[in-house]
Amino acid sequence: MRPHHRTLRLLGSLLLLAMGVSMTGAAPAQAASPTPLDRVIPAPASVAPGGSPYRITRGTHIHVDGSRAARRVAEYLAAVLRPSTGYRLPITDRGAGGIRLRLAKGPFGAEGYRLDSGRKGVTLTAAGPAGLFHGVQTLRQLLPAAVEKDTVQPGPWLVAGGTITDSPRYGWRGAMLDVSRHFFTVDQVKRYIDQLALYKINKLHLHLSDDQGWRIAVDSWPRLATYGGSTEVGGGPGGYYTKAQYKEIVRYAGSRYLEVVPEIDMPGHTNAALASYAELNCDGVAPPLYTGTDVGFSSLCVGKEITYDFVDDVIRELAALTPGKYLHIGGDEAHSTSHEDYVEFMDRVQPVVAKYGKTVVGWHQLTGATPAKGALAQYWGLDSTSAEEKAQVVKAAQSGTGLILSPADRVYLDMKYTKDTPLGLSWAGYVEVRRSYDWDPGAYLAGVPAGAVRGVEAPMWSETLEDSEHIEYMAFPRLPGVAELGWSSAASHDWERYKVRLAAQAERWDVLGIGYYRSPQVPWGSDGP
Ligand code: TNX
Repeated sequence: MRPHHRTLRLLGSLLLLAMGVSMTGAAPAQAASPTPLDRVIPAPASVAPGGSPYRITRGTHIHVDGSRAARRVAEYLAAVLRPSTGYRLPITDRGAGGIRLRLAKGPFGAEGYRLDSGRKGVTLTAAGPAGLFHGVQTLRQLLPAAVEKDTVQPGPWLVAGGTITDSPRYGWRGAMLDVSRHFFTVDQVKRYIDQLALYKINKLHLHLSDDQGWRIAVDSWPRLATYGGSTEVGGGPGGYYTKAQYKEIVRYAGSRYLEVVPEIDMPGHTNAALASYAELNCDGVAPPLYTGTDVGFSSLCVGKEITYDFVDDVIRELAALTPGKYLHIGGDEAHSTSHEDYVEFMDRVQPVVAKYGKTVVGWHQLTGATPAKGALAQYWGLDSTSAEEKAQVVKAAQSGTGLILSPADRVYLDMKYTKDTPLGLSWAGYVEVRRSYDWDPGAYLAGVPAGAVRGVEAPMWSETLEDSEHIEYMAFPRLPGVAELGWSSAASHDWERYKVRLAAQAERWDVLGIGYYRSPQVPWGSDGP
């Protein structure tokens, strides 16, 4: 920390102390000095602090220009601000000053924005609504954590003066939720979506099928959901999304500028499907439903034509539910499929995805077959993954396959933090907060051309996770770090500074009811060294 900051901080603490003394008996006073513009996660591309702060008051209006999408972002912002400030904050398309959301041409890209804050107001400018939405998340983090409360709080509601200009490093900043090993309700998924949005994550990958459960209604093969979805790890009741429920997830995600990427894992991880339809099995015999946690024991029957009727029907119906560009076909751990069969299967299935207008995503084992043109491979290896396997992925990337990086020993959110973490698995080792943050996606796999890395994604496998509390304990505090790796420049990467920004988020998580792991690596409850 530079010395004048230290002095300022000291003065701030004295001020707070004085306030505390003078207000004995009253509710604890909020900090009167606004959050510095750079205390945001993910770190913004450029920050120029200066000038007077803006204060949101009873008289503040939210101004938007004509676009309906921009107005919806304004409504989202108002819904955050109104309960805690107690102000009306009317949304209007006239006037100046106050909070303003503006669409304008500029060097923002599809998701970037500029935030200008001064005495008269705070203005977010972006080329499109996604940029405004991400700017709103920045604005949220600049306001006191109490802004997240659903009852009226005292304020003051100050936004520090200055300018932030911001846009992401990568277009793919994902989080995956495994709704197969344990099923999560629409409301539980929405809750996670809201948490992802706060950190500018823009892809929600849903792992919709696995050995333990099929979670999406398919009209042409109804038993997939009604029977294949009827249990989960441990033998609980499981569940599945009706098409209407699934559309509601997609809509809600879209309202938070997240694109849903649905995954049907094939040809392995298919016991739930094989159990639902005997004819999908090579021997014509349906196996029982499975509620354990083994992997690699199931395979679709690559030599049977009905397999491809099945795949066509499933992909057609799923593509019809998917406004996004991508469809994930899994392809991992097909230990019960021969290599020849695997290659043949992928050669037949990838064109089906294209036929229904979608782009293939697969786990990186897909690079052992022939990835379709434009396909993305999701790398989930570890430091200890064999040089041969890494070389195969690197070679595919050199030939045009895009990569999404999900190294298991960095960003698998289901890995235990330490040996004492009550939830999670440890096959990829223990992943403490620093380890999950402290790597560079751009330099992770040697030999990969820079443009091949499309971004990062944090998978959350749910063998041991049963509810939102479990999800949140594993996601927080690692998820914001992955979000920062996806959004912020390599140059801004610095654990010592990051951990201070991370610690400052905890107050907001408390207000939002997010229970997190209090890692000893993070200076919670202080401003750090
Ligand atoms: C590996 S990652 C798997 C999943 C498990 C996960 C548990 C991947 C593509 N396959 O089937 O759920 O490990 O961490």
